[in-house]
Amino acid sequence: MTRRRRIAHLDMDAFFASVELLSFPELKGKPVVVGGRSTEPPKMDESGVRHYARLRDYVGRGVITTSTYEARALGVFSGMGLMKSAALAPDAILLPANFEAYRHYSRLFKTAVATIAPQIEDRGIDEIYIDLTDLDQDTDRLALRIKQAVRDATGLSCSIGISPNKLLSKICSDLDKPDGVTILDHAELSTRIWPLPAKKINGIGPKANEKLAGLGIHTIGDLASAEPQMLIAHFGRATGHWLHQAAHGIDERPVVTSSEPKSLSRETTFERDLHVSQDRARLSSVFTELCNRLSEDLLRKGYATKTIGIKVKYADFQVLTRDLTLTAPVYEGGAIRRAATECLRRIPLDQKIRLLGVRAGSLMPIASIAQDTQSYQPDLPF
Ligand code: TTP
Ligand code: MG
Ligand code: MG
Repeated sequence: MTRRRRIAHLDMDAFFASVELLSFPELKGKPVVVGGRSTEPPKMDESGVRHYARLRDYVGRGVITTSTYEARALGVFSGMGLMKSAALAPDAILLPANFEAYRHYSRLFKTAVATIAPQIEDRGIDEIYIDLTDLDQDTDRLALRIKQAVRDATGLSCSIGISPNKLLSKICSDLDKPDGVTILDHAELSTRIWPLPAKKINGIGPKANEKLAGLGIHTIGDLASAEPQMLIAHFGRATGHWLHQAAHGIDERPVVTSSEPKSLSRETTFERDLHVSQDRARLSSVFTELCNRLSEDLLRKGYATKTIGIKVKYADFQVLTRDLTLTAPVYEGGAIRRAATECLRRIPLDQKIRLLGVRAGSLMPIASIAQDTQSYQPDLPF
């Protein structure tokens, strides 16, 4: 017998705004809005007091990226024009977006969840699906452990929905925001899901919602009791069928865990074969370039590595590789070059070289490591 699926959807609360509040804790409990193209960061005066921009001072066409729950209580939400929202919350504090920080905290919370439940499908900067089916603990206990791990790693709160599938869990994670846990059994569909507006189903956008309203379908329950043939007549076979299934809480989509790369590498074949004795400068600069590119690849994908390897193909097509395992993970170009240089010293460079490559193995998320790099620096062979 296959086990009954337990799927969680986790979504961070007021994500960008909450990350900003980590830098400006004195703003906790206040209406704060993130957004605007030309928003100035807060300035500190000589006496150490920070001065924040207010919504009423904003001039321009920018929109709200997100807002704290205190700002939402004043009617100010994602997507609203800033000048329009200033009419509702003139004193709300306005902060510029800081995407680097959001990406950093995104990696941190995902890594923290993975320590408890590794079957994760990444759904963007602030949300994931998690397959809990194979874990032993009770669902409510697991939900609390996951929330605590996220809080410990980031200082931030999230909301979690857990049900037998992704569709219902996505609806549930939104039902008790912020800092909520909603666990739903399929038997509770008619009491807890059917009263909700149809647009709560992820996939029913404003256009479909309007079309449904024109057919007298407002709630998920209305949709569930609509004739499938009628839905197919108006929306086509695939969408009509899907609408019917969704309203009945049926969704068999698996949690798709992204396959993590095991290694990353950069290599280059020279236009003409090079020899260390005649082409030292050229080889050296190509080598540095490869290490820097590899570093950029690692940073872009959020990995560090403890294994650096190199590959040399001689003019006669013979290939040699060497690896070095480091005591601490690295990701920075200089550290990669030092380790790769060590490898290169173990390869005879008495023939012409056709290809040079640098590889990073045993990848690990940068978010999971302490940020100390190698200090050991061997002599360079060229
Ligand atoms: P959401 O999860 O939709 O919103 P949120 O995390 O701010 O608030 P909630 O507690 O309701 O989940 O989006 C995550 C982040 O994505 C959000 O903090 C800012 C960004 N975002 C945009 O840039 N544009 C948008 O229109 C929305 C909705 C979000
Ligand atoms: Mg969110
Ligand atoms: Mg989200």
